[in-house]
Amino acid sequence: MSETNPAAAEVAAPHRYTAAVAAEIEARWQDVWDADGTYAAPNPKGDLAGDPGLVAKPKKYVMDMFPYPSGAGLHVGHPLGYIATDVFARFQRMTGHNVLHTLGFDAFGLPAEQHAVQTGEHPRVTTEAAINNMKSQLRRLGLGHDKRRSFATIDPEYYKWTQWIFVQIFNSWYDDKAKKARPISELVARFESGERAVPGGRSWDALSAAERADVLGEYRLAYASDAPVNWCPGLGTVLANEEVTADGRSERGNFPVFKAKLRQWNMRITAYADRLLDDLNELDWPEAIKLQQRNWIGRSEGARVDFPIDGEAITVFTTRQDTLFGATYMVLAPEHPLVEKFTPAAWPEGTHDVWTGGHATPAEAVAAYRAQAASKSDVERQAEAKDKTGVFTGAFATNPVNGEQIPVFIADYVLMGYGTGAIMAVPAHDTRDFAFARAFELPIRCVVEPSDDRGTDASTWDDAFVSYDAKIVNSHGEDVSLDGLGVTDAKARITEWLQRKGIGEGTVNFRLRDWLFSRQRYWGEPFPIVYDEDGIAHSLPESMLPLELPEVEDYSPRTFDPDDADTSPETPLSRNQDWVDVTLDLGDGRGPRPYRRETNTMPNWAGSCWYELRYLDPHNSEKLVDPEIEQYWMGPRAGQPHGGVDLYVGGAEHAVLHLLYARFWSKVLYDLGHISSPEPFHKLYNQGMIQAFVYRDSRGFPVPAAEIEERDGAFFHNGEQVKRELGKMGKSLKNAVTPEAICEEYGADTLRLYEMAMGPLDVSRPWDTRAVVGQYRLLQRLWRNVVDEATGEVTVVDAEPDETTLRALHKAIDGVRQDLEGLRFNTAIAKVTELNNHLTKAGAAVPRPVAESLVLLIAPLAPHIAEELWRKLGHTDSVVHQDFPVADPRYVVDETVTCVVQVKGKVKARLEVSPAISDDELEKVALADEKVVAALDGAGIRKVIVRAPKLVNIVPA
Ligand code: ANZ
Repeated sequence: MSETNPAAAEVAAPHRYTAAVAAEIEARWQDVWDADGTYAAPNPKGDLAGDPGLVAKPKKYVMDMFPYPSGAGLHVGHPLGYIATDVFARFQRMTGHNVLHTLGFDAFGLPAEQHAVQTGEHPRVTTEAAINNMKSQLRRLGLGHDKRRSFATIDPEYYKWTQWIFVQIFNSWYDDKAKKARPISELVARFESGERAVPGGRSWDALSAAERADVLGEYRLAYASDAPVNWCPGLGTVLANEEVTADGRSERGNFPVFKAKLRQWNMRITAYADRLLDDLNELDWPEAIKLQQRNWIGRSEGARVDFPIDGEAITVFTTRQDTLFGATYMVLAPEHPLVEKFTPAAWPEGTHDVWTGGHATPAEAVAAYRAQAASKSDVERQAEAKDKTGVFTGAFATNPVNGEQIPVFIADYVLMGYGTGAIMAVPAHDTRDFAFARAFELPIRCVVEPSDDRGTDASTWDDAFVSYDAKIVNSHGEDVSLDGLGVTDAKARITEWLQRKGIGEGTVNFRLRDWLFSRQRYWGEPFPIVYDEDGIAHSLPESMLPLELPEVEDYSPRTFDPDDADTSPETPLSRNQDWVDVTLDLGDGRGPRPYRRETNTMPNWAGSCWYELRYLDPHNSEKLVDPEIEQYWMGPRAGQPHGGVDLYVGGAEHAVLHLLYARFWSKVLYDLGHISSPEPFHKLYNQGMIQAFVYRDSRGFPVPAAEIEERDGAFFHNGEQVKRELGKMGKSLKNAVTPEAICEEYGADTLRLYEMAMGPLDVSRPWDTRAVVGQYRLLQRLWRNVVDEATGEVTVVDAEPDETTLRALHKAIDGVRQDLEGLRFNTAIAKVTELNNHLTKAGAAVPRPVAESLVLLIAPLAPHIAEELWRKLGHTDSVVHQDFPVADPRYVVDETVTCVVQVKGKVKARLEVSPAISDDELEKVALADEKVVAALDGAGIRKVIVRAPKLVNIVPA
């Protein structure tokens, strides 16, 4: 491998493109680009205003999902998306766009906080060190970022506005009629004037301040409420469901976890469920991601139906009101508040043994079952296991369509947090109900005619029959019958009947829940909220923002006796008396007063909910973003009715949380008139993952991939045979490859090309260090086509290229253009390679126009070598802002074919024509050919037989 050996190469050819040359070129141009502000994208106004000519161009906003600055730094898998957006952004710059491309850091996060807990080092210190490390790693790749626009979410000038947005959300409510958020002051005005009735029936004037605050809390888009959470006294923190084990203990530390109601902040994202769904239709996102969002929002059309019981009613939510006649029992969530109310003192006579769970009274059975259910997470409760558990409450309710008395159970497969927390069970047509009915020996009644041969006697079935496209049977009562109707018609008829009777109505239910927005952590944005002596929450005025994190002695939450459920979290911020208890004048006319600060912090998601807006106007201290600037980069336009970033690239793992939260914040800001774009990201693209081989020894432990020897298809580490599998890349699997290592061996341009050439961008692919050299060789051949390796002189000649070269060139231009526009970087590289090989094979000095076009073609992909060659070719302007070559259509058409023209059966001419030529066109060309004209010698034509593209036969008159 002499080509990769710099020392040998220097002797043979001192001006060869080597890793050392690449390193020198790359560092030099990166410095020049920085000094010249080459990637600065001008705004139409403000401190980033610039070249009006550029601003007049169409804009392109190209964005990455920004990274969390991990202390471990980047491996070669991380920059895949960053390189891709960089190639795209560079291409857009060369095709007449003003391109905004930059990168910030999503810098609040648990790892830095955990490190702080362990070492006492401030998380800001470790985070900033990690950011600086990452910045230098990224700089080495030659990414064309407008660095003036970069920031980290932990910068107080940034989180000032995160807090400001929180205040806007807190001070808003959702007007269901107007279908938009409005300032809460408008709601207060309506309550005051009586235009809108105050819930509870009293007048606004008659309410105390605390009562008013409670009423408004039911409307605010950010509100505090008592939410059931997983409280772990032993760790001193609440946990996500995913952090709790199946037996109700903490995954970390194995401490008991209790369901506790704690006061938490929430975002009323559910108010936007419909709009979040509808607006998906206009977005250019992968269908799979749209589907995940749709499922997450989970819109279900159905009905609420009241089942009378003891003069009251249990309301169920069902999507199959057409099956009401098949409801043979009911199930309530174990936590349902009505359970105690209807539970009788003793088991009714004749209660089935399997229904009681062996308990002496219904109260005992309910209590025991509740305790058992409380220890399971919702996910486990919903798992499609066949063995359904539950217990009879001793009560019966009335099926409103036929007056039947049906038993009421509690079972954990019904969740309190969905619908009404109560269901009517239709075992014949719902698989979970079927399993439960079998276990508890409950009647199963067919009301939807099976399309298979199982018959309508459901007692003989093995499973439920589920269909939305079948006929209803066995469904007639005194004044309503559904028999013979299809599912849809039956739903409509029964819903109308329920509504008329006043015992039910059609409704839409969403799976989406409000967003739990507070965390008991130090390293997050403090809430801009204080509480007065009455415990009423007030938002801080803008003049008091940012509310900065105080310095604290101890970053860890306080822990308690692990078994003491009667404790509640003590947040790291709450221990800081001077910070917590303050006297402030909020400017609300009440003068200076004592307040207590909110001591929770915001979740990691907060900072990434609006960062696309801050890049636009990053230094604005007066406004979130200047409206004119926002409109310029983000505003709605043809094909993008909701506006948004033109291209947003990131991993598919962010299908719901981040991408839903950011959409929600955009919509609130849009409703309140702060921005013109109700959607943040018009086009979304998910890049694949770079995977890597993991080598494991006989104990299954990963061994360093760099130390593996391969012999006859087997793999060895220190002589011991090891197993190879495909997995993630990372330190823990001992297979991380750093970008620096590859840059050192080949240069950043080679690394960029290799990552882009590995396969289609959206497909995952295995990293193979040995294959990187292929792209290095491409760059060496490219260099050699322009520069003499012995003398360093430019070898191109001022000559006209020949026809075949022109064809090769223009085909490449045409293909590369389309490929770069379509993010097909791997095929673009293949086309550049083909052209370059053509020139190499031709063996002669390359004509200047061809060399220049070739350099421009590769510039977005390998910007450093392109810049160097461009300058060597005599240009003084950067390659970055040159026009991308445009193909001449004459040379793009495929090679010609030879068409034989016969006159009276004798070949008279041969024509070179396009293989796509039409019969008519070919006839015209043939008849106009001079040899043909001569052969006809003025004779008229009787007949022309055309077989395009190969034959024309002319029969003279
Ligand atoms: C009767 C019925 C008959 C149902 C039938 C289904 C099939 P989606 O589509 O996901 O909205 N359900 C309602 N609330 C529930 C809760 N809190 N916990 C567990 N299950 C609940 O599902 C709606 C269906 O899920 C509802 O329609 C209800 O069962 C059940 F042949 O009612 B159905």
